[in-house]
Amino acid sequence: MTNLVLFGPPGAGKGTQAIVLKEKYQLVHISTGDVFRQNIKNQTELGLSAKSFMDRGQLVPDEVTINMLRAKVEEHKDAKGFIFDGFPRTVAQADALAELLASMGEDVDAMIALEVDDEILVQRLLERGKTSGRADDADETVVRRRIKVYYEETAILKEYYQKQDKYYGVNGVGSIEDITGRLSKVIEKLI
Ligand code: B4P
Repeated sequence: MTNLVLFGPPGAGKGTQAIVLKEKYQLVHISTGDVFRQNIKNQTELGLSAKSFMDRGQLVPDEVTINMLRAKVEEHKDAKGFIFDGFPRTVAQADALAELLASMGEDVDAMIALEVDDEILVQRLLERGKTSGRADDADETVVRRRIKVYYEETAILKEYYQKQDKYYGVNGVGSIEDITGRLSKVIEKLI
């Protein structure tokens, strides 16, 4: 299996690139944000508990997120590999991912981070907020809070994977195709 973590702050383009990369490399794409949004749409219990956190720009609690991710991975045990998009976002989530993959005889192969300046992130998210209907994109205060939460709780994962020699940083500014090309160069060294 090839197991990739696509990393970066909110609006860095993780979801945008994951959709292209999953087809190109035949990997199963798991976006925790998308799974939460689908559950909100379907008004499930999981969706109802996630919504209040997401609308405020905060992280959904680890226990809820980890249980959901575990169930998603277990649905695809025969996959060629995974692209994890938006997960892990905390050290507890990274530990849980390592444990889950180890139980399958697997491990994270790489964390690939999209690097984008904060002001570009804010612009991208507010632009998407004009049409996406996403409450967390519509309001600048919430957008900035999401970026703050990223620095407070998530950015530490760069060191977590650097210590394991698994961290790769990629410039996330440019055309979508150019960025796919940069990510592909890293991935092709790994598979
Ligand atoms: P996510 O759904 O993961 O979303 P994201 O951070 O907004 O974005 P992403 O980086 O995927 O950006 P995208 O490609 O869409 O999280 C939303 C919320 O869910 C979190 O705040 C949290 O509450 C909750 N959540 C999710 N996972 C969690 C976890 N593990 N633990 C706890 N809570 C969790 O791109 C953004 C915009 O930029 C788009 O409009 C796109 O078109 C544009 N764009 C992309 N690439 C571009 C480029 N190269 N140039 C110009 N624009 C570009």
